[in-house]
Amino acid sequence: MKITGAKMVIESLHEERVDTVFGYPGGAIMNVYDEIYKQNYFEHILNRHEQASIHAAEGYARSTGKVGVAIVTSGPGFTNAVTGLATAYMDSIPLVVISGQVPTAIIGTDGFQEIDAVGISRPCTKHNYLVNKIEDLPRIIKEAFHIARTGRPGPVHIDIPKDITAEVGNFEYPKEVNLPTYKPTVNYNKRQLKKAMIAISKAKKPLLYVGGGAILANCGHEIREFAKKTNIPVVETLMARGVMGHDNPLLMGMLGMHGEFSANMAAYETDLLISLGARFDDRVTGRLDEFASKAKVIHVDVDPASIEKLVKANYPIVGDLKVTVDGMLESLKDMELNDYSNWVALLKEYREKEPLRYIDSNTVIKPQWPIERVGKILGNKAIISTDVGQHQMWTAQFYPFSFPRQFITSGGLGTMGFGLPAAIGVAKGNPDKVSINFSGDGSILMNIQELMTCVQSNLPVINIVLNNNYLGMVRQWQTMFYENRLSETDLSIQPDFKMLVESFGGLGYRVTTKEEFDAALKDAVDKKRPAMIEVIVERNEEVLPMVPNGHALNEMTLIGDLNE
Ligand SMILES: Cc1ncc(C[n+]2csc(CCOP(=O)(O)OP(=O)(O)O)c2C)c(N)n1
Repeated sequence: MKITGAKMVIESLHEERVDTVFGYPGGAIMNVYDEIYKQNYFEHILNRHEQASIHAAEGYARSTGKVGVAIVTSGPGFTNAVTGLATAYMDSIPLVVISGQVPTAIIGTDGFQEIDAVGISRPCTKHNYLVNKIEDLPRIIKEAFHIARTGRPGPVHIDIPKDITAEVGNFEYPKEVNLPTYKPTVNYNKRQLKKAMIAISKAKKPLLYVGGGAILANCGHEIREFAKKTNIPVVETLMARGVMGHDNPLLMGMLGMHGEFSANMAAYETDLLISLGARFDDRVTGRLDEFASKAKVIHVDVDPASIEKLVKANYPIVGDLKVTVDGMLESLKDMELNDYSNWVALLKEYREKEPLRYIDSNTVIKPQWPIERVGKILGNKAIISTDVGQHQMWTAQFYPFSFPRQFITSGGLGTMGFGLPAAIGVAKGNPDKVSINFSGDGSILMNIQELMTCVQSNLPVINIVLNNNYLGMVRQWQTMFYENRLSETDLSIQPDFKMLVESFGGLGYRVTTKEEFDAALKDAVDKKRPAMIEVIVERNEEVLPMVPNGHALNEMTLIGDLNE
């Protein structure tokens, strides 16, 4: 079949069964957009900023497990997309991002809207391509999807010059990829797994340390099974929220800088840390030389480069996490394990003694309250996105997550402006759930224009903005570590959020009491329209517990240390 490069893009996306594309047009990508106009294979969502197109594709990918797709133009269209690519890269999210490029004859001449897109995307993508010949286009798209979704997933970028999308060539979509230098390990080494299992059988205080890889590998079920069969307690990272389910008796909470006392003490006291798809991020480990310092380490990861990057592994295992945990389950059949019930009881005691909590107020809404409240009212009917800041940490702490892919947040890069566009991707990919975005008054203004996308595409995203009139998380650090010098974090000068939302055609609410909040939430959920509920909350609340930067996980500042 002879078709243009632009048509090849559309046909290839169809071959990959893409049903939704996010994007924003412009000169260099117009041939592709002309074909988008003519096709009815997939729906195109027009965002209002390229950064938001990438985050929306991420929200779609993170919540559905499929590859997210976004299309942008050259020059400023592409540079706007870079923060999104970096966000997806840091959290290993599978995306294919296509950008237009100036015609091949102009590349290198500082042409209008020319930028070295592959040069820029190299450090923040898993792989990237500049298409030089039309014959390569179908193969490159096939490879891009394969690379994005296999091994350690990640974003792949394809830059296509305008003359190539105009040119006509022969189209045949390859059936298979042939990448001799890219062969991710799926199957673990059996002897290594056996050794690790023997270590587990001998340990006295083993601990499953579960990271975002568990969600990417879709092995929540297997991990819950393994924990249950062995009676080994579990701690989750921010990126793994939802894997165990909030009411699982073996879950000791989230660990890290704002982790629970019981989770951080578990990491401090364990004698065998079993790391499953986690990457020992500094926000999780605190002072690295003190992290799990009494423990031997079993380190399972699909990415060999992740192993021993930060922590010595006594039992390194490279393999797909689902396949590996299946193998661990299998080998339990002919093993005798220690009885870990004293260890579990000790951690439960910690959990009861020092639970996650906040001191509620009768006069002002505490920021944790609306999060708990939405959890009570919507629970697992909602998929929760967040922006970045205190509200993000409170959401991770207080929302009762009950399944993987229920919590959509920018963990590795910590990108403010992520929440609303990500919630668009969630709404698009999960029409049977309520898409809620918890945001702050700082973060929401970073991509507020996406309310227009919600209205135009009829996506009932509900934004709950916890308005503390501060860049709260930075204010917290200034209060605790900079003697309260609040340098450029006061956001008392604000738009009228209700009017702003209404001007976009959405539903706006401003609430100052719990009763008003309940009424607004009910109204927004019932009306199924894009909405923002601005909640005026206590200004000076701190996120606790907190492990100060550079301290060990057992050196937490607890709620009682500051407030009682
Ligand atoms: C794009 C970007 N710029 C700056 C930061 C640094 N930063 C982290 S949290 C934060 C404050 C967030 O304030 P807000 O959205 O109001 O949320 P709150 O902490 O008050 O809940 C800032 C500025 C960031 N993470 N991302």
